[in-house]
Order: sequence, then structure tokens, then C-alpha cells
Amino acid sequence: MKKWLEKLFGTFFPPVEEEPVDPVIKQKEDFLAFDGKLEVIIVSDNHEAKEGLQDVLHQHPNADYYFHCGDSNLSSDLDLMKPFITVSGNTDYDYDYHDNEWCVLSSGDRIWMTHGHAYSVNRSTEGLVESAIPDAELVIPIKYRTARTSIILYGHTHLVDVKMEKGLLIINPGSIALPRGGTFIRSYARLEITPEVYKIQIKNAKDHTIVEEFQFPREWRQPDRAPE
Ligand SMILES: [Mn+2]
Repeated sequence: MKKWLEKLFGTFFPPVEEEPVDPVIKQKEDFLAFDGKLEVIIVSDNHEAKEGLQDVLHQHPNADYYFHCGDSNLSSDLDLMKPFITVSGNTDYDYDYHDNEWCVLSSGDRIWMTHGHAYSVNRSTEGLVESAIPDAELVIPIKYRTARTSIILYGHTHLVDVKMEKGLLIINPGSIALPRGGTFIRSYARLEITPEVYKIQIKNAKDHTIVEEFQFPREWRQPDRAPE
């Protein structure tokens, strides 16, 4: 370096080239290293009714994440909606809500949430599962494309649906205001994530008792592949 340059700028240090981080490897490391416990609350389809959401927040004040699967029909400016990560339902007109949301939890689990009307969920959840795999290039933005979705959240049907398909945990918490079928109970879901299992409780929004309980092993795997 020329002496006068050195005088002006000090000794020149070349910038350290950072190793590019492969999102799948990073996510896998986080997923496997997780040794805590997460509480996730999932609600959907309150269609303007505020009481159910207020009750759930009051009942579960210390959850790590709150998800709303759409059709709140409430403004995103409302304090009541602030705790929730949410998406736009077919009857929502607040442009701050997006059609899809992706969220990597501190457990390394990646959640994809969509209301569901654009994926024919009244017929089946096949469209959701197909869209969640990494090569669904049209749906998943580039920066998330190679990472692995482990949990899909959706709403719209107002029916509880909890299952594990192709390594994807799928949860519809039912409607917290307008239940349509099954037991006709206003419901929401509480998901507990530990290193070993996903535990899902479907709760009665009226008295917060557990209506149904599910448990699935939590294993790292690529979609459509056996656990590694
Ligand atoms: Mn809907």
C-alpha cells in the first residue's frame, strides 16, 4: 500500500470472506440442537368476534408464538391482533396481511401458514403438502426454497384437522367462533414442541378444556424421504 494511502486510511485489512451458510444445513443443526420446550398457540376464523382471541391470550399469556390462520376480519392495527403472526383469509381486506407466512421457530422448525382457500382445502390437504416441498418453486420464495418445512398451519374449513403426512405436521385448529362440523365446539390448538415430540391439544375455546390430543415423533427428515 502506498505510504500516503496508509496515512489517510490506516493499514488496509482485506474484508474477511464469510463462508456462505447453507440454509438446510443451518436449519438441520438448529433443529437437532434444540433442547428446550416451545409453546405455540394457533387460532383461526374468528370472523370479527374478539372475545375468543382475548380469552386465548388471557389463558396462555406465556406462549412463545401465536399464529392466526386468517379470516379474523379485524384490522392489523388492533392491539388484539398484535401478538399474532397472521395471514389473509378469503374474507380479510387488510392489506397488511399476506397470503402466506413463513416462520423459522427457535427450535429450527419451519412453519408455513396459509388460510387454505387457494389450495382447495375443503376437498383435501394434498395441495398444501405439494406446495410445502422444496421444489414448489412458484409458491415458496427463493430464500426459503431449500429449507425444510416441518409444520403447515391452515384454516378456512372451520374443522379441526391434525395429522402427519410425508413428514409434515398439518394443523387446522378449527374456528374459534363458528365451528362447522364434528363436535361443533369453538376451538383452538396448543402445540408443544420438545426435542422428541410434537404434542397437539385441541382446546374448547369456551372453558379451555382439552377436546382432543395428538402426539407425533419429531424427527429431522427431508420431505418425501425417510428420516436421516
Ligand atoms: Mn375462510
